Amino acid sequence: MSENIAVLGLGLMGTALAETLLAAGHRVTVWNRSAAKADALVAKGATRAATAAEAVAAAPLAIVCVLDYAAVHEVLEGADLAGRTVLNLTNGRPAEAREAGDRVSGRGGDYLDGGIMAVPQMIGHPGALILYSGSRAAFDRHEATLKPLAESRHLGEDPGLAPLYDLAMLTGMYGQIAGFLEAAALIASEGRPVREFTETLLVPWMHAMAALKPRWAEDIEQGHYATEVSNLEVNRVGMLNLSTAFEEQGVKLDLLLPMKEILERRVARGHGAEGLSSLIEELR
Ligand code: FVH
Repeated sequence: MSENIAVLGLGLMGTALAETLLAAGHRVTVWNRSAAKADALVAKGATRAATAAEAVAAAPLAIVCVLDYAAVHEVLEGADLAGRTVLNLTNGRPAEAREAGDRVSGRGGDYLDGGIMAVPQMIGHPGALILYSGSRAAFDRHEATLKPLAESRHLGEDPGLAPLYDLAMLTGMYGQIAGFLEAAALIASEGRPVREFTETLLVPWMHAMAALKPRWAEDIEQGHYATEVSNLEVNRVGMLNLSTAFEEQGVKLDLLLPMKEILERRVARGHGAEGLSSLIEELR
């Protein structure tokens, strides 16, 4: 069914969202601070709003996707939010989402926060995921409308949950990128082909290691760190070999050195027989 939706913020992501909603047959009203960014969307059938307040007034659902939460507050400043759902897909922190949720509900609106786990080119295609949190009633009302954008997962009524999970997902991603870059630097230090190493060896290895994580997550939930595989003492020695080898190869281990230090600290505190998942105790 065709719905009215407002999209505020037409950067790379906002444009991809608006385009996908238009292509799905929805009536889309668009607004951007620099008006020219709306031109291509208007040519494809979107309606241009002269102000952000006018865009919000045009539809029961207003999607905001701008640089940061300060910009979100600026954009929504003069709008009448009573009876509207604001879906904020701007990247931010849990505390910012909770504050935004309070502000929107204080003005009579429903608030949904969202974390986009995709680049703009992925929106509307398999593999794109949007994490939602905030008003469950609003999510249920708009879920079908939002479906063309990405797979969706509502995490709970607390608006802070989507950014929390979004940042946790990004944390996992950055950790993986750090490991990849260090490994590639080591291989390259001998002039060996990085691409072939990555495709045939590293990626399958990383998949195999990723498969262990649910088991580690269970250990963390239970605070149970016994291991049948290599314990922290074995890993301490392994990390020492690794850092010495990096030095000998003339490569910096800077992205992983904090992990080596934490490992050594945990062993020094008498936890050498535990598994790697126990390092979380040094982080919290
Ligand atoms: N692009 C991506 O891959 C990531 C994927 C995951 C989610 N992010 C988040 O999405 C938000 C927007 O990102 P974007 O890629 O669309 O960013 P830009 O293309 O740089 O567009 C920024 C828009 O924000 C508007 N804007 C900035 N400041 C203000 C302000 N004070 N008042 C009103 N609008 C503002 C800007 O307007 P203009 O400069 O064109 O006038 C753009 O519309 C972001 O949170 C990512 O982390 C994207």
